[in-house]
Amino acid sequence: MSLIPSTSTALVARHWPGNRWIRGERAGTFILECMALTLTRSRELQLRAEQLLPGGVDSPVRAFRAVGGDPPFVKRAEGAYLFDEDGNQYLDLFGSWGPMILGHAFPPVVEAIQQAAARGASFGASTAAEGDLAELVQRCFPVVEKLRFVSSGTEACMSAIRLARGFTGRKFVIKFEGCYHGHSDAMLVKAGSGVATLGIPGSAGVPEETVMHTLALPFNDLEVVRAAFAARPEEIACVIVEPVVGNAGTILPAAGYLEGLREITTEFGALLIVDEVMTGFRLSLGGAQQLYGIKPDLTTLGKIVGGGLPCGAFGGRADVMDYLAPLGPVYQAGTLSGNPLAMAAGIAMLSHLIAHEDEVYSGLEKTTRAIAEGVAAVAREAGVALTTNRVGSMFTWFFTGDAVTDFASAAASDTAAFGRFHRAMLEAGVWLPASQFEAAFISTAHGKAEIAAVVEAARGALIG
Ligand code: KE4
Repeated sequence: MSLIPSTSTALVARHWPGNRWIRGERAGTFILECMALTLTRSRELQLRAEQLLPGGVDSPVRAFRAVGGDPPFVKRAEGAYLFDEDGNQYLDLFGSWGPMILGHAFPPVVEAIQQAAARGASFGASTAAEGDLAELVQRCFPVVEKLRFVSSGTEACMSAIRLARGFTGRKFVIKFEGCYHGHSDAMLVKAGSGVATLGIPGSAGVPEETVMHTLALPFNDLEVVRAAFAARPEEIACVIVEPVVGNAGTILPAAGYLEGLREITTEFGALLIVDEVMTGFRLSLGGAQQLYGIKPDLTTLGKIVGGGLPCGAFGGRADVMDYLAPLGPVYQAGTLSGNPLAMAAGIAMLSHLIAHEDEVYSGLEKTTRAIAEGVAAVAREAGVALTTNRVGSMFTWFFTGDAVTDFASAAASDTAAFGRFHRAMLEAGVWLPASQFEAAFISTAHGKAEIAAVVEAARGALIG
């Protein structure tokens, strides 16, 4: 390996003991394996990050392991675009996994955060802003009689499940294969194959005991849900569901499915928790429950509710929520819950969505439909089997000619083809979510030029 430094070369030291990353220095008695490279700044930052953060990331999907290639490091973002550390521009089709429905650096949100920051970042005391944002959430989700803010969607779902167990005095929880409700232990279970399968840990570090009361059932199948309740009529505390699945790629509920979950949970005295962390304020102002006319007992929120800052929320029936400390016996807390900056960002974002509801959601539908239909037409021209699952501005392309209605059919699609498509689109300046099992999102900052750019990039990727 030649060590010929040049002005454009970065000498990169690797294999330094204690995971320290030393740039360009002799490594004492240790073998210093230097690569004389013309590194992009992103690559340089990734090499450093890999010495400091597991996989170089703070969340696994960002490492691009599912799609291959090296992730660009983002320096800034504006509107529909991301800009990396090497000055490359990308059309953003994942919007920070959902929050950026109004595009990046939306001026009213930026201004609200700046003004809140000047008043202090965190007090650990009650503020008017928590009530202001809570009232806006209630305007969008009328079934949310009371709610509590937390700092992530994981916390919202974890807290809602604990609350459901405390309120009902029951232990079992039903979730669905392909649905993700954050990384709390009880939710990290392998998919069960039918009623009998008790939770099997889906992650190292999760003891069997923690998931033995979690039933993971196939999505879009009401019979297995009814059978689970028949087997344990008075033991199931709640059913938690992504009303439109985003974490297996986008998968729509079958006709009557959500209504069926509502009916069964009511019949057996269990709570229905609708996880709208991704769909809330996204599919409509009132999320999926407004679109499908469902009234859950509890709703979880995240992403958009905090305007892109760390924020989640869970809420619903007041009689259930009042089981929470300090009123009731179910404990839940958080240093940064209701953080003033997150509240300010959420208020600015929801206020805009509420004030411009028709324009926002009709525009998102029109733009996203044009992108989906444009790419589908290119796929047909290329003779590539492509299934597009979409609800409003949330969608996923699956490389299969078959319908994708549950996790099994999503996993049966050609995920390697998705990886190749992702890389080709990134090369062309269009950044898709870095996994087949994620949803893509469009913002109000995407317009005619972005529609044309995505379709053109797809033409290059699929036809050449
Ligand atoms: P967070 O803890 O990541 O804020 O929220 C967890 C969560 C809960 N419920 C649903 C429906 C969700 O989609 C999520 C988080 N979504 C993923 C993307 N699909 C977060 C991205 C990541 O993990 O990096």
